[in-house]
Amino acid sequence: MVERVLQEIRSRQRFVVTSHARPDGDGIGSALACAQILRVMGKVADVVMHDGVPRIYQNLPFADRVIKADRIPAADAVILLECDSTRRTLLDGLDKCFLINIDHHVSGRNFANVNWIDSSVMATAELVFRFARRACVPIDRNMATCLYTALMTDTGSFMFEGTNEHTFTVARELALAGADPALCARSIYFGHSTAKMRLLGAALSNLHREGSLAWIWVTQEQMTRFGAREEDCEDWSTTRSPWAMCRSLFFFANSLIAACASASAAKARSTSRPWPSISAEAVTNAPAAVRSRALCRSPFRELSTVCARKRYS
Ligand SMILES: [Mn+2]
Repeated sequence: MVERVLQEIRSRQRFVVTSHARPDGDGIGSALACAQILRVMGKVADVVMHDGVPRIYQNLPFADRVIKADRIPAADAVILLECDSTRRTLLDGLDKCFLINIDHHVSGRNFANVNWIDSSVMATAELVFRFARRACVPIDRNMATCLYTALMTDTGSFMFEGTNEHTFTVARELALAGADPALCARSIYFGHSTAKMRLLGAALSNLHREGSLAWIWVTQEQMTRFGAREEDCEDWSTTRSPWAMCRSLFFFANSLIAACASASAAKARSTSRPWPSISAEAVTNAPAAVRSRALCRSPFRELSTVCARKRYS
């Protein structure tokens, strides 16, 4: 499939690279690296994101060139990384574009014109790396830094199940190409805002556990009190923390799953907002919803993605 992707890219000139709204390290890092690789191939490539670049990723090479937008600009093709649908980007105008979908989630879907989904890898960054190799584009220090950061965050610093010798082979290649593992780790894990740390403290004081399942949440009131932004709720399951004792951890900001408890599954499925805000009473009802695997799977793609990517369940 990498060959097909390469063919489609070679025959076009102008590209937009994007990922899901509220992008994580793999979404941002893979998109930034992909655009750099395309430029070396002589293409015009812009990274366009609905939500821009979260603070902890703003030091990545070319992060300052990411275009924050609600609509896809004109291009010959759009490359979507880490998305199971166009809707996940929250960008308008994708229905008229030629779409190339590159993803590594088991929940990945063939929604695009070309779909390269490989759930055997830990991060989309590995597929972007493989693409560069096939395109004979040498990985430079900037690309390596973006890809290494993506791989590091999606593997929970190489701690998540599924991390294997292949993951380290790619990591080694990226380090050889100039990625500085200590610098990448420092940028991500020591770059949290004060508001995020306070929010994490509040969430951990809510930690509940039943067997191998644990969950935490924060309320809108706590977010307001600490001056936290939505991005401060990202990547908590990959933040180094005491919850390694649990096989599964669900984190709900405002709270994703609790909305499910207060709305019918059908209604929830039709909602266009991936992170609805809900009442404090609904938060209290969350545990019952958490235990329902059916609810976990269908209405809330975000949650099933988390389950799949971390391979917890
Ligand atoms: Mn990923």
